[in-house]
Amino acid sequence: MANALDGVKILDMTHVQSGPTCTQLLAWFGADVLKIERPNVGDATRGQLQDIPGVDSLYFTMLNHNKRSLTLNTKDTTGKEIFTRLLEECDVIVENFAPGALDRMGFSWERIQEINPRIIYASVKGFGPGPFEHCKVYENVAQCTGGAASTTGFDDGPPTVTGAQIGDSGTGVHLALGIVTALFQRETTGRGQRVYCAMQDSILNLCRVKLRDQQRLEKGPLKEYPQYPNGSFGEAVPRAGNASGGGQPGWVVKCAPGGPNDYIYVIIQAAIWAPFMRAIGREELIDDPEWATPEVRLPKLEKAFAMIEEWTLTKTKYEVMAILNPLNIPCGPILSMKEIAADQSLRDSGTVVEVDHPTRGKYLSVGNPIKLSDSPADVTRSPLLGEHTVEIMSDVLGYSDEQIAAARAAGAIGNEA
Ligand code: CAO
Repeated sequence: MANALDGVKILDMTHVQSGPTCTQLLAWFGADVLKIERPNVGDATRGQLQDIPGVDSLYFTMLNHNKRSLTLNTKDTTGKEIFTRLLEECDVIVENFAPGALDRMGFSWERIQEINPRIIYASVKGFGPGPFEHCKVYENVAQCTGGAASTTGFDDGPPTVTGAQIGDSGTGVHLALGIVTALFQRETTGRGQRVYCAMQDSILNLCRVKLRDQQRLEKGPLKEYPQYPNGSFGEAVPRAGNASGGGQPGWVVKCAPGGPNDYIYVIIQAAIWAPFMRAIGREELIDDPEWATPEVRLPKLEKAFAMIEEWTLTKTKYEVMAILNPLNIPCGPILSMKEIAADQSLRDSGTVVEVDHPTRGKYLSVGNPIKLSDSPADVTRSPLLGEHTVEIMSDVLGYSDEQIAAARAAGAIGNEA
């Protein structure tokens, strides 16, 4: 079966996480992703957090599936010529260097357009235009500046970053959408365009409801927040702990046997009050005027969840799930990474995949979470540094063996292979 992006060539100048997440998605959809790396050095993540000495780290392997690697010194004169040829051949160039790095190599957007007017030039940066536009940015900086940290955590604790890589991977996903949208528009205009995603902007897009709440707060207290009605609000949206954030109150409650992840998230949706109370043996509260409606429960939510917890503490999170789920009570167990790694349904759907790698052996990765019925996303291992240098120079650029040898002798391409 063909893939959706078959025939699309991506000049992948990305490194670390945000950019590689984007190009990995495009590769899963069938694009031919040519990852350009510095000779003998490569993407810094190859060597970061290594669990096996001398072997590409899981950080690298899990973000660079289905790509080809070419080592090229884009600051060398011959290297620049090769890079120019790559720009001529590719549909998209993606990069997430520190601001201005590509310009410093001599490849401004104007120059890139001159070389190939059809090319799409996509970038991730920490910030858009403004006081911070020249800053280097990593994940947690973005979470702090995009509104995630100030709204995450508990009211009496410090701002907290989330374990989800919403700054890096989140921005990469946004960028991928920008790229395919630009490819779609190119079908009618024939022109490429600049695609730019700032990590701060992408985080803010994911924190949209918190900006909603900031404006609601100016009109009165946020009634679904745990601060209402027994606590107090300041001038900015507060941290809401584990509150559900929507109109239906939710919280995390403890389960047996009491391990660090023996918890379940439960939501007291208005419609399920009666079956929920029946399930936990508190039928008397179903019609009790002190408890029967969402309005009267609101000031007593802490008590309500404590009551539910008394019951959940007698069962495992899976047993609670098995009882509440058939009653249509929205709930979900807190799953540890260990449990997720062993989850058979995630394996069956291809969301968790086992990949074989020539130097590391078998490892687990996350496959494509976006399932297309006509574009299978088979996960193939990440490339070794420079594994495809000769192949790309010859197949994509048409260089002869002599020209490749000369480029290597000039130090423009690496000799890793
Ligand atoms: N040949 C020659 N030079 C190369 C090259 C190649 N193939 N590939 C990269 N380089 C050079 C770059 O041109 C740059 O050189 P200059 O500083 O002389 O312009 C240099 O390598 C390093 O690039 P960098 O500044 O981007 O790398 P860094 O490790 O110092 O910074 C990061 C990393 C992530 C902070 C920075 O790239 C950044 O802010 N990126 C944008 C935001 C982003 O994506 N952040 C998230 C990363 S995922 O956690």
